[in-house]
Amino acid sequence: MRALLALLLLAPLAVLNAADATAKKPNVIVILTDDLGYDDVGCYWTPDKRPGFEKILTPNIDRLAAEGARFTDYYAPSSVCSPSRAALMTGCYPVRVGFPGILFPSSPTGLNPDEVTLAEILKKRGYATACVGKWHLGHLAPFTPRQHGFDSFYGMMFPNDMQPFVLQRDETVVEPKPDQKTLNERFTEEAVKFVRAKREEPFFLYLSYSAPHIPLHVPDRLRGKSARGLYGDVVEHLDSGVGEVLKALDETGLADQTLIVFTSDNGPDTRGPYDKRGQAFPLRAAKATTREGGVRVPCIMRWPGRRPRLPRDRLRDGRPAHRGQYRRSAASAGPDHRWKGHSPADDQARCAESSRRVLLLQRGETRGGPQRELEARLPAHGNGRHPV
Ligand SMILES: [Ca+2]
Repeated sequence: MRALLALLLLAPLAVLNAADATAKKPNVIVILTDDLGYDDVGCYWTPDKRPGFEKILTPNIDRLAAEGARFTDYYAPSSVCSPSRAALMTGCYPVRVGFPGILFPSSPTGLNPDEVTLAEILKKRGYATACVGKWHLGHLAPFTPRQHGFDSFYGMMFPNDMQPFVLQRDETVVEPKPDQKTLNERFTEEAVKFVRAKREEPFFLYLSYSAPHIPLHVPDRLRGKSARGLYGDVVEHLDSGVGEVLKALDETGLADQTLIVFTSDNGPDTRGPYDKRGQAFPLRAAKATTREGGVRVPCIMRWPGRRPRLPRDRLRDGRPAHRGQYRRSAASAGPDHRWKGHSPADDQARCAESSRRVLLLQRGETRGGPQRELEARLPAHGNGRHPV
């Protein structure tokens, strides 16, 4: 598996390293989009003249890439929402933390409170923490964002195609039927407000936009702007939200000391008409598959004060990130964690062993082609081919 969250290697470890070296701890902002495809960001777009493949204009996200590092070979840990987010929060393979699939409003489960999340790690180190947008890791009391290290939550527990779809502030429902046309802007406003309010202290902002997950919604004034139809309108609106966050960082003087990670939880949903769907072109397939279009997603990181030591557009070998995220997880877990007693070598061996199995478990598949295709791309396995 390629780089199960290079983010979890670079973000917390880089933060901790920097925190050791400097008095001022860097801020961390993770902007997670929902079902944004590989071909849906301007700086990732592959020219194609077919309808539905037009370029979506994302100048603000492109700016992030120009000022940071654009990862061309970044794999989400799952092709669907909840498992991907569970991995993002814990640094663990989704199946290790009980997420082989997504949660529904009827689901009695969620992210185990005993798991150590990224928010908890940073909060313990003095960070203010906020979760804005979609959670999708459990709506019942033990599983909510504030039980997992976030000081505050403003958003929804589920994707925008599930009912009930309510807007919450912390554990309180503030709108039982929010106008979805307004959500992106409101999440952006909340994020900007948080950045400005916490300018004097280190902060971790998890800005988890519910767009461009279907059904698609955009303010009326923005309809018909994009060459890619309504889907493009939604993504360009999302891009403007990223621009507002960047503007807030510029105006508060925090840009240099803030690591921003922009990515998607999984590949695009391509079931709709051509003007209402994302694209992973030139990758095959889409969301909810284990083909590349389902898991290979845009990922950009920027930290002006400390640019990642990576040449732009270089393919990352998955191995360091793979080991790094696991080591980080084990090291950060504390003495009572279930990995207690495992040496780093043991953890590494278990990690290598499970790398073959985890993809098989992603959707309960035990045989067939998709796993073979993805495994065959792993440079961590010698010549790039590996028996399945
Ligand atoms: Ca998703």
